[in-house]
Amino acid sequence: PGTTKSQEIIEKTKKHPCYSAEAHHTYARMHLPVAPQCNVQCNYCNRKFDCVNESRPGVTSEVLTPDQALDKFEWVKEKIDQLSVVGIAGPGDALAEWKLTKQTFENIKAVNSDVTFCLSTNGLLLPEYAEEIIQLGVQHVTVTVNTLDPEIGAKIYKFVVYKGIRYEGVEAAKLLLKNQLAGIEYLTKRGVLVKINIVMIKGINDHHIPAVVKKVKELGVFVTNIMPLIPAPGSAFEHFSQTSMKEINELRNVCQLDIQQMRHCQQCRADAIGLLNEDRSQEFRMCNRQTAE
Ligand code: CLF
Ligand code: SF4
Repeated sequence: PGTTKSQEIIEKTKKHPCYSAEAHHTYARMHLPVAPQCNVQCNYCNRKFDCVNESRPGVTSEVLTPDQALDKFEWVKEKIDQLSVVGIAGPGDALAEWKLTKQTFENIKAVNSDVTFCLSTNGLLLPEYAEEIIQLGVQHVTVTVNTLDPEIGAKIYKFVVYKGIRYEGVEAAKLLLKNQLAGIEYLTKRGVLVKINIVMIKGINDHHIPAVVKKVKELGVFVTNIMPLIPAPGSAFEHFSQTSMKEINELRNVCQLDIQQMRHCQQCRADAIGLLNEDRSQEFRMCNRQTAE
């Protein structure tokens, strides 16, 4: 039975547009924006800002209930044949809203057994929910790990809210890191394919990224995805310059020696739909559902 399961993961991964560079021209993903709240405040994130012309993580034009999410899934599935992955990537944190995330996957599971589930998280609550994630059949999990150094983390994270207590500075970063590393290891040991997203912030964590990559490799992750900072309007990093793709690629080339690098990330919106390089989120807004049918 073990081999059947890993065979199944290999087959699904071949059709996962983020985990397989070859798949991204052929297979589509949809994000279901069911998780509005977050338990961390990253200095580069501003979820309040929502503009239809903008594409970056955290942005969505609508937040759905798990029932609306099922409705949207069925609509999109009917229209996009190549849909292979349903992901939950906020607009807050998928695990900070675990009940909603779980209910959404369960709703879809009840009507479809082929689609691959994917989720993206800051990792704070992974120790709590890793086992349930596995039980649900989620085999692809992304964790954003920007640093191993709490001093650097204190510059990236404004605060962390864990079990009702708010932490700041080095203490917040230490707690986040501890939970990220424990959660990642739990998942990889049980066969989940973990992808690590790293936001490159010049002057803050850029020189330290190769050390992050080495550490997560040791924990058994599948791929790392180094992404440029997008200085979100209204975020604490709004005046930072955007890291160039040249700088990103140079860093990826260094890290490639340790582990495979994702090079085709589009830094998707929380409601992105379609192939990675086409965004059909506006076409599939639920307010268009009636007219589109
Ligand atoms: Fe979505 Fe992320 Fe799953 Fe892909 S996106 S939850 S792993 S299905 Fe992909 Fe988009 Fe980059 Fe994310 S291109 S931002 S890596
Ligand atoms: Fe924004 Fe994600 Fe950071 Fe939460 S964890 S503040 S949603 S970037």
